[in-house]
Formats: sequence, C-alpha cells, structure tokens
Amino acid sequence: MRQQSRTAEKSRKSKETMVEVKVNVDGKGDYNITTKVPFFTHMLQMLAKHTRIDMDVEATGDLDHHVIEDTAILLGTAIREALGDMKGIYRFGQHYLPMDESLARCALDISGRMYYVGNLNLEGLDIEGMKVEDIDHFLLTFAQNLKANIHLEVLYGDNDHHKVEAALKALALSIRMAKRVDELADDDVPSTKGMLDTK
Ligand SMILES: [Mn+2]
Repeated sequence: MRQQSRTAEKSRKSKETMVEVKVNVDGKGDYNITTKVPFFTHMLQMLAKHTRIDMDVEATGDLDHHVIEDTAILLGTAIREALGDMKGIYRFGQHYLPMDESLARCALDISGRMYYVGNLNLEGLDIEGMKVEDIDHFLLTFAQNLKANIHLEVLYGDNDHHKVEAALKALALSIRMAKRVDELADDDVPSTKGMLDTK
C-alpha cells in the first residue's frame, strides 16, 4: 500500500542552539546522533533503535537545557511531519517494558492532540550529568510537538538509569506500534471524525 518512505528534515539555528534532525519513519532504527549531553545521546539512540525510526541528530548549543528542549521540538515535529496525513496508520500504541528491577508502562495516541502525563519516579537530581528535570522536559516537549497523548510511568525500580531506559524503550515500542501501517485500514484515517489534526 505505502510505497514512499515517510521522511522529514528539520533544522533550527538560534543564538542558543544549532540543531539538525533527519528522520525516516520507515527505517530500521539506524542512528547517527551527536549532542553535548552524553546521557541524552544515549536516550535518543534508544528511541531510534526501538522505534525503528532512522534518526540523524546533530545538536550543539550554549546550555544543556536549551539543546535538549530544541532537539525535542525538532524531533517531535519531524516525526509528525513524516507521518503526514496519518492515513492508514494504527495511531495507538502501548507497551510494558522491564529493565532488570525496573518496570515501565506507556500508552499513547498519535491523535494530533497533545497531552503528556509522566511519572518516572526518579530519586536523584541527575543521571550521568543530565538533570532529571530535563528528562521530564524532553518528554513533555516531545509529546507537544509530536502532537500525541503520551502516558508514561515507571511503576517501580531502584536504579534511575534503569528506570529511564525502561521508560524510553516503552515509549519507543509504543510509537513503533502506532506508526505502523494498518493493513485493514486501507487509506482510511483512523478516526470516526474522518480526520486527524496533523497541522
Ligand atoms: Mn544504559
């Protein structure tokens, strides 16, 4: 049914950051990611690998918070634009994901409407030098720009690194489910309204 790969490119240059993002939603999860925040780079690599979305991300800038925020804006926007009119996709995704002693759960709807409910139950203030508040801010800003309802929770766990890994992988596998082309849907928009707000 769908021949053309769903791809998009976004770039942004400001006094604070320089960010370039390229995505192929119909990729294999290959990635080429460079950011100034090592744990953030690790998070984006997991997102690429487990969504099976090919991602090229190059992000530099003055402050970690600015780089993380602007990357979330561009990555969310690029994936949404690559999904286009969203005809024939599953739209919904959900996944439980264990990471050793940690268990996370995600449920999402790429509906064109943004809503983020997140609770990662993190104990520390930072993980490997990345502020925990910036992890939450990344997820909120990503949901805003993907225009999706994302409910993401770490149910329990001891190690903050494990909890974030479990949460990112649960999110990634839920996006992988939602982006899939639904063989039963033909080219139908998965909404009784006959349209999804993709703009
Ligand atoms: Mn790790």
